[in-house]
Amino acid sequence: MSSRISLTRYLVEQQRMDGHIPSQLRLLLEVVARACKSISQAVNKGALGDVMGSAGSENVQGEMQKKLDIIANEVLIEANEWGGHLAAMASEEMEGIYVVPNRYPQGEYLLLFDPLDGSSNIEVNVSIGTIFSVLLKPEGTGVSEQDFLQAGCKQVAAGYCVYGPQTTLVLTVGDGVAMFTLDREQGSFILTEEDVRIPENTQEFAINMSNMRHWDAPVKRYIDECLQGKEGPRGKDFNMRWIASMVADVHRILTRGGVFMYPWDKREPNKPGKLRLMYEANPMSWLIEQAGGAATNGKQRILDIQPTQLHERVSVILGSKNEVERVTRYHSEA
Ligand code: AHM
Ligand code: MG
Repeated sequence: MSSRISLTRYLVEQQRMDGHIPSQLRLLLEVVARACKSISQAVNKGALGDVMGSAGSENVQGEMQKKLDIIANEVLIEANEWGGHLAAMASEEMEGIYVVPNRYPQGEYLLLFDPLDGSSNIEVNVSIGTIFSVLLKPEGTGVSEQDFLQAGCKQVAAGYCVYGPQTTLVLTVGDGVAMFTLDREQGSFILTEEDVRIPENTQEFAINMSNMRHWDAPVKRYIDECLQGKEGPRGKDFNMRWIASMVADVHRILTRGGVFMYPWDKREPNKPGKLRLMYEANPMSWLIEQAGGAATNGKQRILDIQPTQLHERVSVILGSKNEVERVTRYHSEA
C-alpha cells in the first residue's frame, strides 16, 4: 500500500462516499478501537504486569473469570460510557445490561462485546481477542434488555481485534471487510487489507476433535469424510487447525479460507451450543458473510435467528461457502 490510510481516515472516507456511517457510529468505532489498543497493551505486558491468572470470580455463564477478562471489560466500558454515542452496553462478563449513567448524554447505539475471547489461551501466550457488535436502539424512551434482542442481520457494525504476533482490527459496516494493523510506534491502526474475500472451497477445517463422540450424526459424517482424504468421498486431503480462540480461528478463515465449527453436542443437550449468539456468533457471521462466506447453525442462517436471551448460545458452522452449505445440507438430510 503506497500511502498509509489510518482507521480514522478510512471511516471519514466511508462516511463521505457512502454516507452510511453516521458521525456517532464513526465515533463509536474509533472509541472501540482505542479501547482495543489499551487491551492490547495490557495483554502484551503478560507476566510483567498484574494481568495474568484468575480473578477468583465466576461470570454469568458459570465460567471462571481471568484478570484480563475483567480488565478488558472495564476498559471497554470506561472508554465508551461518556461519549454520548451509546444508550447501553452488554458483555459476556456482565449478567445484565450496562445503561449509560445519567451524568452522560445517551446516544442511539447499543454495543455488545466479548471483551476477551479465548481466555484459556492467556497463560500460554497464544492469540486472544475482543469481539464486538453494534445495534441501533429501537425508538422509544429508556433502554432495556429487550432492546438488545435483535437478529444479527440488524447489526450496523461488527468486528474483532486479535491480539497475536500483530494486533489486527477487523471491521465491517456492511460494505465489505477491512483489516487494520496496529502500528505501535504511531499508536494508530493502519489499513492493511480491504475487500477481504474468503475462497468458496477449502481443504481446512477447525473443530475441537476431542468432542467427536458427543457430536450429532451430520457433523460426524462431514468430519469423517474429511478425514478419509483423497481415498474418501471428497477425493482430497484435509488439514486441521484448532486454536481455541474463536477470534484467531475466524481470522485465519478470513485470511485463507476454511470452515470453523462449534456444534451442539451431547455433553449439555439442553444448550444449543457453547458459543454465544449475540456477541460471538452474530458479529463473526456478519464478517464472514461480508467476505463472501456463510454461517449457519446447521439449520438456518445465524443472522436470521431471533434471540430471546442476552446470553443465549448457538451452534456455529461458518467459513468457506461451499463447505458450510455442505454441512448444512447434511443436517437437512439427516
Ligand atoms: P470464552 O469466550 O470464554 O473464551 O470461550 C469461547 C472460546 C472460543 O474462543 C473458542 O472457539 C472456544 O471457546 C474453545 O472452546 P474449547 O476449549 O471447548 O475448545
Ligand atoms: Mg468468547
